[in-house]
Amino acid sequence: MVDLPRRSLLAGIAALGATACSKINESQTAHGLFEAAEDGHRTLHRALAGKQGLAPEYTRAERSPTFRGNGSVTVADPFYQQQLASGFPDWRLEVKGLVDLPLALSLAELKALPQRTQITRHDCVEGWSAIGEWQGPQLAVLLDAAKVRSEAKFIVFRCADTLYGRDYYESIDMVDAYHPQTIIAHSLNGEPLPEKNGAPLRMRIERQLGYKQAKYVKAIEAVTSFADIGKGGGGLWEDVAGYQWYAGI
Ligand SMILES: Nc1nc2c(c(=O)[nH]1)N[C@H]1C(S)=C(S)[C@@H](COP(=O)(O)O)O[C@H]1N2
Ligand SMILES: [Mo]
Repeated sequence: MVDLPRRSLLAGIAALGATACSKINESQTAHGLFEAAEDGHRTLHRALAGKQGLAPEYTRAERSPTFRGNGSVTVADPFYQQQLASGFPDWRLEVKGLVDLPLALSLAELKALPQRTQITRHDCVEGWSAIGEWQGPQLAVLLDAAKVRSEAKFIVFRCADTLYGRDYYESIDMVDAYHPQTIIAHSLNGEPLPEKNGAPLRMRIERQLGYKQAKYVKAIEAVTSFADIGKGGGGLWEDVAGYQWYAGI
């Protein structure tokens, strides 16, 4: 971890976020801005993101009355439990791996970034769905702030829980990583995430199935390959149950 000038870094993130906000992102003007960006690989990632459609979004009235918890619904780690009890004051989300500027962000810092709110349907392969309202910064903003390197091909999410005695993890490609609806959510239906739904931070990757929506995220890692992580399947369920790595819907 390099020693970072935190204030100027956050100002930088906020500035990046302002241009990455979803509405601007979809406009022609913003497309022009991104084309003009000096950073070549970021422009490429933006171009990829711009080619993608959005997952359907719903109204508040359509939200499910309860959003069930599935898979891990609690985290055994004592530090996690101590943080949960006190509102996660010392929790840090790391952005690391193939980045020029590794980050370690507090919840307050993540909440100070431009936020995206989206009401979407979660589909679990076990045969249930739920509609929830999620809020958080776009992953693209963090990847830009950390200056993800052009050789990065995948983003890995490291989680605080274990399932079947293994650390839960997931991974996505750069197209999904830069998709406007890919956010790091800290709230569900206007409230901080409950433990069962992934407190304090969980991914929403809205064009993918339920098991890609990593909960309890503690680190975001840019890699060229996930062959050496876990059993090499790119995620816990891919490793233990042979689920497809690409879970597009
Ligand atoms: N860290 C972690 N993330 C996870 C899981 C898990 O067990 N641990 N389960 C996955 C599965 S299979 C689903 S369907 C969703 C469930 O999210 P929910 O508990 O908010 O309903 O989280 C996904 N993300
Ligand atoms: Mo699931």
